[in-house]
Amino acid sequence: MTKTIIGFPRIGAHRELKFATEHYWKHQIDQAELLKRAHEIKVAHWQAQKDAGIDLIPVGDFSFFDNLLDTAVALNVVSKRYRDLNVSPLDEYFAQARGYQANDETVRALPMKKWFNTNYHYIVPEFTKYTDVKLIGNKLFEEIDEAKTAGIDPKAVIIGPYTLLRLSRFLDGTKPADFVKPLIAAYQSLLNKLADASVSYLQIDEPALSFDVTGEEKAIFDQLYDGILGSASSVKVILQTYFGDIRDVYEDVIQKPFFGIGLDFLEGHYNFDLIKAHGFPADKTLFAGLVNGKNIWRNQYDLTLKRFAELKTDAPIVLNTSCSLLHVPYSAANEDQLASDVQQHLAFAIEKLTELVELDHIVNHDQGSEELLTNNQNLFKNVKHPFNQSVHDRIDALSDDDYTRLPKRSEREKVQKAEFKLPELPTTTIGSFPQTKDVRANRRKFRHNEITREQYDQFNRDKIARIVKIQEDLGLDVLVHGEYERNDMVEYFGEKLDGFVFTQNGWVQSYGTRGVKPPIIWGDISRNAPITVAASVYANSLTDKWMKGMLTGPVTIFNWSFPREDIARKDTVTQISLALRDEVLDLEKNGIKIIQIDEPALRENLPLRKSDWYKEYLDWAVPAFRLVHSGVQPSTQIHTHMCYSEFGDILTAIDNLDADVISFEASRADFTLIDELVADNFQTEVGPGVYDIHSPRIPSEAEIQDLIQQIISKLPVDKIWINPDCGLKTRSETESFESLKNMVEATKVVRGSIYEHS
Ligand code: THG
Ligand code: ZN
Repeated sequence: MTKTIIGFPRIGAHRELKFATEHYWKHQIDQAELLKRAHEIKVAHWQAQKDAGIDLIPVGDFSFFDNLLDTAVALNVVSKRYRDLNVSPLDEYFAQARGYQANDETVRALPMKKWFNTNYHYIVPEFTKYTDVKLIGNKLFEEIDEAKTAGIDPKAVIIGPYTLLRLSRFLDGTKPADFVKPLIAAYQSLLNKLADASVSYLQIDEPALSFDVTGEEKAIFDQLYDGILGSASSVKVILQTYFGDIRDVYEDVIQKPFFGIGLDFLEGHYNFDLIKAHGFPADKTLFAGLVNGKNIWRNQYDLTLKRFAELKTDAPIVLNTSCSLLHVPYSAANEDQLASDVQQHLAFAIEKLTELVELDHIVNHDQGSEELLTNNQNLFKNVKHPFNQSVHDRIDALSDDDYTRLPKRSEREKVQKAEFKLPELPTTTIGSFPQTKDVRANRRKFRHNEITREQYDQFNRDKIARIVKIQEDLGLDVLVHGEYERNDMVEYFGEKLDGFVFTQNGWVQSYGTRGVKPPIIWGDISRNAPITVAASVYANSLTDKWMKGMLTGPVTIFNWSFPREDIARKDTVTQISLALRDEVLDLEKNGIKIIQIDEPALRENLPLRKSDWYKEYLDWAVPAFRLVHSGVQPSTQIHTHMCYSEFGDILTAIDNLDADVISFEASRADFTLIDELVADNFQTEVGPGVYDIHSPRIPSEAEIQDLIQQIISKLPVDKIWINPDCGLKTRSETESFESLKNMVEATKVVRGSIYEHS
């Protein structure tokens, strides 16, 4: 059988691309040097695939920032403000991804959004009435040349027009249908150019077909592909889907003259049913996504062979991953700090290549394949995930009461107003303060055993004392300790909880050059000692103001980790909830009366299809959060925070978290959230972020005042909090303190005007 993958991680085995790109941005290397290093990375990755025995090697999956931006740029979907910069194509590209600042010229970046149900972010292209879609980009063709020169026969890869239209923004009253015709022409000329370059295969990625597809959208899909495939081409076109099934278009898709159709049989398990119900045409090739591209566990061959047998089609089959390997780290081979029983269960990108090849040998009954199968069976016979009976006993004993906080929120609100005696429009921050160089250096020295635990802790205590004083001077009402002891908000809790394991080099791209190292859930999860209590109690001892304790919520810890697949997601999350519940109760016992439990990733694993939102996800994700805080006193105030996505369509679920207060990232979405809160009769007290912390710009007092006035004109004053829209970790101290000063002063002015009126 032919073996292929949808895409390969591009940051490099040791994040070479990240460092090269960041050096280029800092003008430490020039463009030629960046291109040279990128070339070396691409060739090394193609060679690794070839060496492993992959037949169809994707070319075009490389990117300096994001593939959707690459696709938009190739199709001339570039707004005038970037063209007008008159910089090199590469710098114009980076200007769209990151914004551009030179002398007195400032151009903002395009927005960034979460890519489907992953922790990867794409750049949102922008169509306007000036957009003139045509194929202009050379990136793909240059990479094809690079590959051929390196002795690689490329499978060209590009994102398809349907997904492009589905994920883009349309301004000036334009709409997706306006661009169908030029997109057909552009993809046709792409096919022509590929034919001229003697490229045999083009993989067109259309993951957006895994969303719900409306009738109108389906019509666009039909027009696009009837047009693109309308004239014969020597290039074999593969329609590649992933992250789910394609039930809304399957019957259509199998009628169209694609050479191949790529289906995800893991997240898109329903694709099996579609094949059973409607067949799979024998004259097309089925690209069968059977090796998980999103998780990091070894493939269990018995299971995959069973799935393979279930396909029952006369069509030729190509063995494939379920999605691009972009979402897993490079290689597990050097993770020698892990216990060997864990390490042998890991398959990152490199290891997955070998799995595809081995599966093929086994299906073919090639010589030596019995041993491959036996070895794999043995691996799964002896799995020993650390088991903790007391965790299971606790879960078995849970009842509905454990998920219900009493008394109801409106009663608690009265108790808490009396308890805290905060002014109207209380001011606070989201939790983290800037992680300055000295903070990172202190952590690094401790990790390398250059300083003692006591020295490390003392440094952080000094930082806490300093930031508490600064917050008092700024006049904030509810203070935080600054989170100097934390690296990543999920990695930090993972490291403190039993049941997680960590890689040395398991980097996964999050956006641009930024990466995360997701913790791996391996055993039952429990808390063996308090985690945040010491820092919060110390900070609390330094002030008469209220000190907020800070935790990451169970759903976010889960969604930003690599989960086990042998137990239900709900069970793992419940274990995390119980561990955090103990932490909440310990904070409360130690005098912390306001506790924030962040859930920035609540929306992230929301199923792609709306009909699955509750039964597949929110029905356990929301209770998981409630379990964490249901045990506290009525006078203890529970906060939460959400960001990175839009929340308008899940406000009911968010209200059901039953927190007392929530802060939202809102300032970038033009504050439409406020109207949605009104429309939904939202009950939780709310702090809609009054300025955007993702930008270095310092908001003026006047503009914040204006925003606060807008908020209180729409929502009840006694339910409003004033805060920035996210943590300040990535900002400088000067920016943070100036902005907060303006925020507090603006609040005071508005308070004054309220008292005058009442
Ligand atoms: N943690 C995790 N996932 C996340 C975020 C997070 N996903 C969404 C959002 N936040 C992504 N944002 C970022 C922002 C900054 C960085 C990564 C993701 C970042 N990474 C450093 C880098 O790549 O250089 C590495 C940091 C480190 O050394 O630990 O700055 O907050 N899990
Ligand atoms: Zn945030």
